[in-house]
Amino acid sequence: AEAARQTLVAGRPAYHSTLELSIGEDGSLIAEVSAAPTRTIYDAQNTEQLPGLIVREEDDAPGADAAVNEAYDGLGATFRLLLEAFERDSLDGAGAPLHATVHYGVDYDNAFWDGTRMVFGDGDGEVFRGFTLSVSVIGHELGHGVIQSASGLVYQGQSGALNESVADVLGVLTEQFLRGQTADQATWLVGEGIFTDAVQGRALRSMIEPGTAYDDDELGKDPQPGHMRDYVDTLEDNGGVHINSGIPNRAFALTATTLGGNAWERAGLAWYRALTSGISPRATFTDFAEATLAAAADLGDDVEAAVAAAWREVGVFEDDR
Ligand code: ASN
Ligand code: ZN
Repeated sequence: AEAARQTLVAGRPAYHSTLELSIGEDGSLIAEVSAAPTRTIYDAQNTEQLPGLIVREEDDAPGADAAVNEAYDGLGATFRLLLEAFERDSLDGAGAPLHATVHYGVDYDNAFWDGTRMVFGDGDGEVFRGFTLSVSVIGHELGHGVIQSASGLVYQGQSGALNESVADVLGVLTEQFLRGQTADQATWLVGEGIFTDAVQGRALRSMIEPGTAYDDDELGKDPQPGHMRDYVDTLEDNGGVHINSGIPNRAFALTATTLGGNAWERAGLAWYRALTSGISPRATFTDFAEATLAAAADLGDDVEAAVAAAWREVGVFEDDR
């Protein structure tokens, strides 16, 4: 039965879009394509076997399992951000179906993108309450899918920290877009609400003030730098990809808050266009900063000035630039 269902799943159409034809006032034919997500949520039933059993498919009504519904809704929010802000149809820009597995492992304290799907643990209940509780975490994991298809940024050193940072950007933008928050109203936190009350901390990371998300007796202090002078050279974590991402994260938050308004409209578009502009998979912070500046040039002088100032502020561009 399982093999049969996999065949059926593989046979499901990858596209879930409709073509609407109408006649304009001048008699011309108007064709509008509207894309919609094709989501499948699986339950690993507290094992580490992927993908697990299918528990909710596109257009199914919500069931009793909150993690399933949170994953389904978070996938939908990310899909809408990509489509409406960046005109990107799903992760690959070609309507790829979205797959997520919940209840992965026992007391599993993480969420990840495995190259094909998002996977969410339940958390151990002592440090983490669960990983589907935060839309920015869901958007982050899906963001890895976008980055993989758009640029293939190598998950090591500076290109790895850029991979992490762009995933954070897509995560917080998904949350801001869903909540209808401007750059000034946003918390700029990644993973708000996933810590238990026992933890002294607000979230996993702060994009606007890297290094201040938590300071806990057990977990220690948030290790993220917000400036190149504090760049952490380490062999751990693929060269500190979750640590040094604080630097480009802050550049994005500074750009967006300087410009004001909806972060996805100008700062987000500059970052998205940089990501999809053909950057090297081994791009350095400077390479990526140059790409965002080139993208900003098409979006107005104020955007260009804000982008340049932000990368200067975090020490990626030299002061005299
Ligand atoms: N939550 C982490 C991430 O998406 C998981 C990991 O690093 N493997 O970056
Ligand atoms: Zn990540």
